Amino acid sequence: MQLFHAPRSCSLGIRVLLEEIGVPHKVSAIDLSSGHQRDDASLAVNPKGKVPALLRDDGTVLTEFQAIALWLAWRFPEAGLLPDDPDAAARVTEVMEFIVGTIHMRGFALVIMPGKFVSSPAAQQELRANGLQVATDGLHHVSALLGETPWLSGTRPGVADAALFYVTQWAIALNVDLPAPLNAFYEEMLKRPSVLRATDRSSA
Ligand SMILES: N[C@@H](CCC(=O)N[C@@H](CS)C(=O)NCC(=O)O)C(=O)O
Repeated sequence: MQLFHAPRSCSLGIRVLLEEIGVPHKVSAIDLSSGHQRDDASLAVNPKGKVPALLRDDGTVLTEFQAIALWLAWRFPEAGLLPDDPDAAARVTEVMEFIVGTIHMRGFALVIMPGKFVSSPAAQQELRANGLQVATDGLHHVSALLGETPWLSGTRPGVADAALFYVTQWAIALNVDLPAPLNAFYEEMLKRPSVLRATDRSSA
């Protein structure tokens, strides 16, 4: 498999899941800041001009964070990325959707790229503030769901944890004050060999 990935973007979550599974894969770096995602070669892979995109062994490409994460969980059930029980799996999917659909797309996307939505500097400032509030409130909501283990999905990080990891990374970069359970989650994630490899900090 081949992951089209931009460091520090949402595709980091998919890279973490591939490393948690331990399946062989290639990573193709896409430089979003230079618009590489809109090159002809990138658009041939994902016409939406976004990461993540996963080229699978059958030659087909899957896009959209949740679709890729769920496909990986179902394709590699032994990795335990999603609970077997339908009710528990629905709850984990509910949190993942909230993280990607609300904290990322309705929160941080406005903070990081307000110019994609409005042009005037004043409107951009207002949008950025609103996005930051949505992201911060959302992170507090998810933090309250972290229980006895640091993970959202049981005894090891799963699909929702991978999503929570990438948005928490953005929150830290933007100096958002994080609740203690979320800080603990992030610290535990940073210790995972999968995360060390996915962030190119592994010596292995
Ligand atoms: N809904 C998509 C969102 C993907 C997305 O927004 N990716 C960002 C990086 S985090 C991207 O590729 N941005 C480049 C651009 O918009 O030009 C998903 O869930 O995968």
